[in-house]
Formats: sequence, C-alpha cells, structure tokens
Amino acid sequence: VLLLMYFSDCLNSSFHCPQELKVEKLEKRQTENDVDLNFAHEVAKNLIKTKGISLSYPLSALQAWEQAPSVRPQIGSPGEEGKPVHIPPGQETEVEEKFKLNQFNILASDMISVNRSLPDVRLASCHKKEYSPLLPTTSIVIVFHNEAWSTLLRTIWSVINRSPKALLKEIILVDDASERDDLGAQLEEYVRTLPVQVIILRTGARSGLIRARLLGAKHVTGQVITFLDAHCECTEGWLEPLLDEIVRDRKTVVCPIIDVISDNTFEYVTASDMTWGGFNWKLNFRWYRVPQREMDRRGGDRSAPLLTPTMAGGLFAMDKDYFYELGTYDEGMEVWGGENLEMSFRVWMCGGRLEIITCSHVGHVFRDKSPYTFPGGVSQTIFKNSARVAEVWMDEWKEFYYEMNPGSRKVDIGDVSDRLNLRKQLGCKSFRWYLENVYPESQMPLEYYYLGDIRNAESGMCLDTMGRKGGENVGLSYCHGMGGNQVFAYTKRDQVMSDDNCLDASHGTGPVKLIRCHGLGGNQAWTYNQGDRSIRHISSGQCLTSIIGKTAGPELRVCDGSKTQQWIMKAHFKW
Ligand code: UD2
Ligand code: MN
Repeated sequence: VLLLMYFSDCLNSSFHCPQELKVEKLEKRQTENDVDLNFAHEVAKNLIKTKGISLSYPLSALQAWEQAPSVRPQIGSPGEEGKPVHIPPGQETEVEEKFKLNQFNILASDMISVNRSLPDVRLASCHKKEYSPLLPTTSIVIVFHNEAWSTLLRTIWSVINRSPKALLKEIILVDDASERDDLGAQLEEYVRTLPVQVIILRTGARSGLIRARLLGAKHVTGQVITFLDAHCECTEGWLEPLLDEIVRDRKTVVCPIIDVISDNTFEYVTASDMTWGGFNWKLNFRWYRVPQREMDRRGGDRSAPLLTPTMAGGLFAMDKDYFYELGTYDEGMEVWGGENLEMSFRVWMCGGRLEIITCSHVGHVFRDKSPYTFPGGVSQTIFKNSARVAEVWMDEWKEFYYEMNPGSRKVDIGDVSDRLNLRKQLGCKSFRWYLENVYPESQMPLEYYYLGDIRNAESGMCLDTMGRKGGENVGLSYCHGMGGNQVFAYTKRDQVMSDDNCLDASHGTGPVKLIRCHGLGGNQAWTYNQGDRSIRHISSGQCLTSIIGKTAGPELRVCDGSKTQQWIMKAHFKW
C-alpha cells in the first residue's frame, strides 16, 4: 500500500519534523494521527527503496504536494490564454516612446493581469508522466536591474500560481541597483502581501547579473536553486519535471523549454522542442536543430529529457550543493554575457550533465537589445567575459574566438588563475573531450588544417564574408589581417568554414555562397592543394577563382592553374 505522507510543517526543515504528522493510506481506509516519527521515516525509507528512488534528498520533501490552484481565464481581459494584446488606437506613439525604457511594449504588459491564464502547451505524453513523490524544495532566484513592475510581478505570480506550494521554499529577488522608484519601498510593501516567503536583497552598487545571482544564491534555503529572468511566465506543470530530473541524478542541471513572449504584443508563442543550445565562434549562444543522433538516443520520445551542449543561461535549476561544489559562477564576469557558456562547459567537462526538460515550459520576453547600460562599454564587457570563458575552458579552440574577435585580445580580462585551479581541482576533462562526446555537431571543427585568412595570389585580396548572412555570396576584399570576417578554417571534413557557414557551390560554375554548414560533404566539400595552391570543389571538379576586374566575389571556373586560382593559407598551417 502506498502511503501518502503529509508533513504539514516539516517542509521547512530537513530531517526533523514537527509533531503534526499524518500518515494516510492511499485508499483512505484509515487515517491515523500522531504516528511515531521514526516509524514514519522507516516506512518512507522503505518506499524509497522499493520504488527505486534515490535517497540523496532528506525526507523533508516527502509528502503528496498540494497542487497550485490553476488560474482560470478572466474572460474579456487582455492577453488571457496567452493571446496577443492590441493597443487601443491613438496610443501608438506612446508605445513607441516608452519602448526603449524596457525594450518591450510596456503598455501591452501593463494591460495584462499579473495572474493571466496561459495555454497548456505540453506534449500529450507529458501528462502521463509520473514524478517522484520525494521532490526537493526549491528557492527561486530572480535578479533584475530596472525591470518593469508588471513583468516582474507577472513572473512572481506565475511562480506562485503554477508551483506546488510545498515545493516552493521561497522567492529571492535581487535588485541590482535599479533606479526606478516603484522597485524600492513599494516593492517591499507589495511582497509582504504575497502568499509565499519573498526575500528582497539589494546589491547597492551595480554588480551585473552574475554577481547578483551569487548574492541571491547565498540566501537560498531550499535544496534546489532555480534561476529565472525577471520577465518570465511559468506554465502549468513547469516545476515538477525539473525537480524530478534532479532527484534522479543530482549532477543534472536542467532547463525548461524557453517559450517566446512577444516583446510587442506579449503573445505567448510556444518554442520548438526540436532545438538545443550551441554556440558560434564569436561565443554567442545560439539555438540549433537537435540532431538525429540525439533523437535516436531518446528513442524518438520528444517528451524525454534532451541532452544539450549549452544553455541559454537565464532559466535553469540545479541542486544547491552541487552549484557550490562545481564552483558557482566566475565572479570576474561583469554585467551580462558569457556566464551561460561558462556554466555549460563546466557542467559537462567536470562530470555533470545539462538537459532541456521538454515537459517544462517557461515563457520569456526576448528582446532585440539591452535596455540598460553597460558601465564598462558593451563590447569591452562582453569581450572580457567571453575571453575568460575561452581562456579557462576552451584550450586551443580559444583561437577561434580570438580570430573572430580580434578586439578581445586587447581587453584586460583580469586574473583567471582561480578558475584554472578550479578546473584542475575538479579534475575536469578537456575541451576536445567535450567536442567529441557532447557536441560533435559543433561549429568548432574538431580537426582542422588551417585557421586564418585566405589570400588570392593574383589580386592579393582575401576571402571575406563581408558580414553577410547565410545564403549570400562570399566576397573578396583587401586583406586587413584583423581576422573577423576574413577568418576561415579549412577542416579535415573538407570544409572551408567561417563561423557557422561553409563555402557552398551548388552549380559547376558561378558564385560561391555561404551556407549553414551541414557536415555532409556534397556541395560543401573542397580540397586545398598545397602544391598548386588550388581550392577545388570536389563534386564539380572546378576551382575557386578570383575574377579579374570583378569585385563581387570569387566564382567557380574550370581549373587552369592561373594565379586567379591560387590561394595562400599562410599562418598556423598544420597538416
Ligand atoms: C540571456 C539569458 C540571461 C543571461 C544572458 C547572458 C535567457 C532567457 N536569458 O539574456 O539570463 O544568461 O543571456 O548573460 O536565457 N540583470 C541584472 N543586472 C545587470 C544586467 C541584467 O540584474 O547588470 C538582470 C536583468 O534584469 C534580467 C537578467 O539579469 O532579469 C538577465 O538579463 P537580460 O534579460 O537582459 O538577458 P537576456 O534574456 O537577453
Ligand atoms: Mn531576459
């Protein structure tokens, strides 16, 4: 008989529970009060054993959790059920003027209830899942700098409304030196009325999101830390599958699917469960399609946890002790950026795993630009943070980053010796191991012959992406030796690649395009001949040619050995 245990007050303690302990038989044949505590623990332990549930969590979470009441749509209110909000005519100028305050439509956000209803976006198979009755408690840490009142409160309310009460230890708000009046005393007063413990911390001086999160983490009393941005909305059933996966293996760091809340209409738009996290040479986090390999590993079950090479960074949950064991965050990082890849590499390389839990959905307002200032300058800050990631974690592949962002070689990145020591102490694996085992589909080639610019012998000009997007022609311009758009890698898989695009020619003649690398050879396979310096398109047998008098870019032509078909790959050549 399965016993459901209600430890009404002991949710807040770890092993020692107060007296009001009720043990109920599932079939409700009999209810006994004042059962001996030791006996109850014994029964619980037995259950854990027989059900095969890991004992890494204290029994505090042992209870049938009370479900949060689900939010009913307020018929007629704007944005209900996640629908888009339409701004009344005549307010367009105000929308535009106020947009830059938050880089989203604050008028739309203000029109929506802080308790708005959302659709249940989960896959049908998610509803059939059974989660451990022994889920740990969690503290939610939300950091913010100048967040809008309505988005912040909607984040908080969505947590309250859609998390089982027993699992929610507290919400920790970290105000990173906001300069808005309503986020001061008014917020303190507001949170006192909430049906959950809310702690407000203030950094005092602007510390950036990384150090703000660290301050929040110090005050966590739950067993799991869950981080959220300050403009999120959690959907029905978002929390249980995250915590369940951590119970199975405390070294698993879990992310929900991050759905899109429109920055304009605040419409709730479901994101694909077929994307995972990657990164490019610039060390920007990017979404890519999940490869077949990972679909196969999950037996084609889209509701199964998805192993992801990296995470977006804002929304994730992690065992609190493991957060500390693994070295929290790099405190040398400023304001915004880099910490997401740093944490992703560290988790994988140092013995953990990183997953997207596709049955858990949380919406986030994605913005095109940051609304706030970067005290040290935007690019200086991001260069510094990313260079710290590259120096500590990426071994020789850091060169891809530096070649792509020559500006970051000149930035003072500060001292990284503590982080290097951490890597050593934890006995972390190499970046090569990560690329081979976790992310073989990466845009960083595992084996490559050359990284640098590719110069034409006749014109002296260099191949140049001209900053164009995938699908456009590759260009040719004066060699500047500064990397960036003129950096290409010639790889062992016969690719000539620049970041996530590859030189691609679908016809035997004509312009050569930059197309997202597919790694399958075909139109993207080239061989470089060090002898005659030709770059030959394997499938057509034609040669990459710089056309005299034509500045548009190189084309494919019949190979004739002329200087227009000779290309110089000078530095770092490794055969
Ligand atoms: C993404 C992440 C974000 C973070 C960032 C890289 C998601 C959905 N978001 O950018 O969490 O990992 O990548 O660093 O995955 N904030 C401060 N102090 C600051 C700057 C920001 O407290 O100096 C707060 C900000 O108010 C927000 C959170 O940090 O609540 C994340 O900032 P963001 O929303 O501008 O980042 P985002 O979503 O573009
Ligand atoms: Mn955000």
